[in-house]
Amino acid sequence: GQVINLADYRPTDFVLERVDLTFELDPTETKVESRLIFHRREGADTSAPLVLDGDELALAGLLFDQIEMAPDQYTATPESLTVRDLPESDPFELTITTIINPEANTKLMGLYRTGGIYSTQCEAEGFRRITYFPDRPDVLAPYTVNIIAEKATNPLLLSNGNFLGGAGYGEGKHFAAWFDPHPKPSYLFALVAGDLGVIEDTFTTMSGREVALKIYVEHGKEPRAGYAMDALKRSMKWDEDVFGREYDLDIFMIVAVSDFNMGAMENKGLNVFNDKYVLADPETATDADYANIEAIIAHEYFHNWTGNRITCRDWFQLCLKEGLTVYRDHEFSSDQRSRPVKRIAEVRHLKSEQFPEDGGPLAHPVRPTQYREINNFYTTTVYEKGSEVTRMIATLLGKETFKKGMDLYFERHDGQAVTIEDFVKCFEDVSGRDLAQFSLWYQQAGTPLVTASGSYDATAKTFALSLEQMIPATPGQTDKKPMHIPLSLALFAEDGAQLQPSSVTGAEYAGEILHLTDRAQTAVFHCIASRPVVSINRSFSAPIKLHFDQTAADLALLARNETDHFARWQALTDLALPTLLKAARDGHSASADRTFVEPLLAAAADDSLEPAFRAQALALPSESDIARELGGNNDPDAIHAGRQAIMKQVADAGRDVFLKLHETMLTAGDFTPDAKSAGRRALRNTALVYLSYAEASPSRAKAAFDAANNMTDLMQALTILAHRFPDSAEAADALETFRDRFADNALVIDKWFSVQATIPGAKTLDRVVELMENPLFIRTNPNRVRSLIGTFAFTNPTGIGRADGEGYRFLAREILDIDARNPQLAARLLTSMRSWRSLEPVRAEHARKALTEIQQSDKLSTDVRDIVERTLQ
Ligand code: HT7
Ligand code: ZN
Repeated sequence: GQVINLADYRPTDFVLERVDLTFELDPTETKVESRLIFHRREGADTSAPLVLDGDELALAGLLFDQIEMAPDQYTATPESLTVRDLPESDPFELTITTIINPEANTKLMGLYRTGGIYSTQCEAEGFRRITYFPDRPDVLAPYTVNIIAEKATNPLLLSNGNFLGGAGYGEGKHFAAWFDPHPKPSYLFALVAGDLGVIEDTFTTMSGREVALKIYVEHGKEPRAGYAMDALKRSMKWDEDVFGREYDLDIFMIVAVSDFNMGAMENKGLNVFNDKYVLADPETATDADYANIEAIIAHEYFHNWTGNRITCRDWFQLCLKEGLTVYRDHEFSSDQRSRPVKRIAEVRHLKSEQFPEDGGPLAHPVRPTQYREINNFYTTTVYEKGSEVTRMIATLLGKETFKKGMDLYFERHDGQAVTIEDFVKCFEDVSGRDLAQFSLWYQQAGTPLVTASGSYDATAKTFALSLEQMIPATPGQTDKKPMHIPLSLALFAEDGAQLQPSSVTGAEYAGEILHLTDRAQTAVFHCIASRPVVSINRSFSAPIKLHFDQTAADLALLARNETDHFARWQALTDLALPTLLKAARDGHSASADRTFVEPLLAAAADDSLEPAFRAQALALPSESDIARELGGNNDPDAIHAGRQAIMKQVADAGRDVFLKLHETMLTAGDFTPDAKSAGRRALRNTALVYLSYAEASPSRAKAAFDAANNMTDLMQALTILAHRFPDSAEAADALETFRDRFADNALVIDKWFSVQATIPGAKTLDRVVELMENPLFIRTNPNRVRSLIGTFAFTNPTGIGRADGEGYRFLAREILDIDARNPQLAARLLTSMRSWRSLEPVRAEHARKALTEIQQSDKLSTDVRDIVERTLQ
């Protein structure tokens, strides 16, 4: 693969005015006729050829202004169509015919057919697998789409925009025509055809227009689409209320498909979803599933403005739409649920996924400047760190000015393909603030490390806080400049009351935000009556690592008194970490420090705190969190043993608290997926986990499994049985019962595979290998592959990282096998090895050999080659 550089960006020589597509659908020979109207860009070189992108295409016909072109006027290869010596006429029309095979398309990019359904995935570069096209996001045009297909098997023919009409079309066939008036890039094109069920609703927009809402699912699954519809309507209303954004077509459609490479896709007016993020009912979906559905439905809907109406100039700007849209979906979920609990979940996710990426060989800036394979840049850095950068703009400017900046962005750039500079400029213009230094957040990779130390002067009544920032070197970037880091900060007195300084010198401090802009800075807080306890980076105002030596007593004070509940959770975590890190060295003989157990149990028992918050506090840092904090020479078995020992001691010390929570945290009446009930279930189930440590017997979990009336409780009980008592008859029975009860529900069977893939210990590899032979394991289904192999690779450190290296060898074999069918899926699985250098030397060597084995294969996709080479670098 060739390296693409941001610095090489040039606009096209030809401007695309409109697109007319006709599809004659056939499972193996679909004919695509594309009529494109172009004119030459003013000032462009008139002798420039027209070069269109392709991918595995064959040209079946080419007309210029309706006349067949002579073979010497163009060159067609699978990857491109170059038209030379273009006749003078301007504008001109090109008619391109290609024949493609949707059933053979196992990459699931472009047009593919699985389970009898035709669907498309065009982002980022899938459209070029359908027809030759200027397949880049800055080429926008209105599209007309005609679809012709056999009627019996394809009663449904969908594309973007508004429905124009349809009719019979010869023997056994019919056609439908769609027109999307909003100019769009090709990556937002979609087509769906087949036989699906539907649920329908309507939404009346803020200006009083009625929009038809339709969610298409496999027949029989309609009752499981209701929650997604509810989430959609809430998203539409929220975007009007909070961002003033109204929907802009007569119809909004969602189609749920079971074979999909990612979560969902925001195609204009026709979102295509992995059915995992649409289908839910109490018997089959967990509370986490409901929360994910709500978030992803919202995310794709919000893209209608941040992504579709205003899109990216080039793929380097991916965070322009993704970071911003993640920020918007986070805000939506915070408003719909509990803001601090949502923030805790976001930060946990950021630290467990993005921090390792930023600290490893795959680190890249939020806006990269180079890529070989764009599919590999749909990363947690672009999405989640991109969202954090947007959040920091809101923090720096304040809510109202941020809103003005967003309004200006929508007004100034509607209908355009723009850059991060365009976005940031809107906030500079409304605030008068220079955001040049702040923009380093888009340019510099690596998680900044902020080191803090404080000293109180009782005579002068001043508190001096010294802060230093260091941004670690990352691939291709060694010298980093200091960044503008907004730290939400508050001071507390010994009695827990907040202290207000009369003034602050040495750093800008306004609205409780301290602006760290230099490499080293000392802020002095004046008129501080007593030694303060400092809370830094409240609400995780900046995505940094903080080194601040606070005493256990100070942390316990924050855990009790901070008004920001995120900061309370952070204090509890900071109290637990030293014990867990020490435990990772001591293994089975590890012992829990009272200074962390007491505040933790106090929070667990505190009925004035939300149950969901208490559940988050009790969920101790995971084994991968501990490995990340240790930073190197990691032995997954020792980390596991140490954490287990600490869990047992917390469980023993808190047995009464956990018993009480397990008895009292019941939810009355029928199951409802709301956040409050989910929080009660989370706390009750967390108590059950601890009780399984205190009691060392599967009977309580077995009883919970038998009594469960919803998937959250059932899965938790099953997980305890399988993970804590893997060799028990109770675990084996429960797994069998579960499988038999849900054998016809793919999404639940995914859970059955995952729960087994995450059983700790070296023996799990044999189980995974055996499960791959199970008739329920379907290699071609990405969800199934992720549920077994992905879950094993990403979330079972003692399994994948067993000391003899068999785990990594297994993964290498499977990645090569998957790569031959679906490179994107294979490349993503391979990113699970990104932290291999922090393993202890023996395991690191096994991992390196496995990576080298992949690298040496002569049949690698560009996707896997790119990841393996960067990982080994
Ligand atoms: N914008 C969507 C990205 C996406 C995608 C990218 C590459 C290959 C397959 C894909 N499916 C969806 C998803 C989103 O962020 O909303
Ligand atoms: Zn997105």
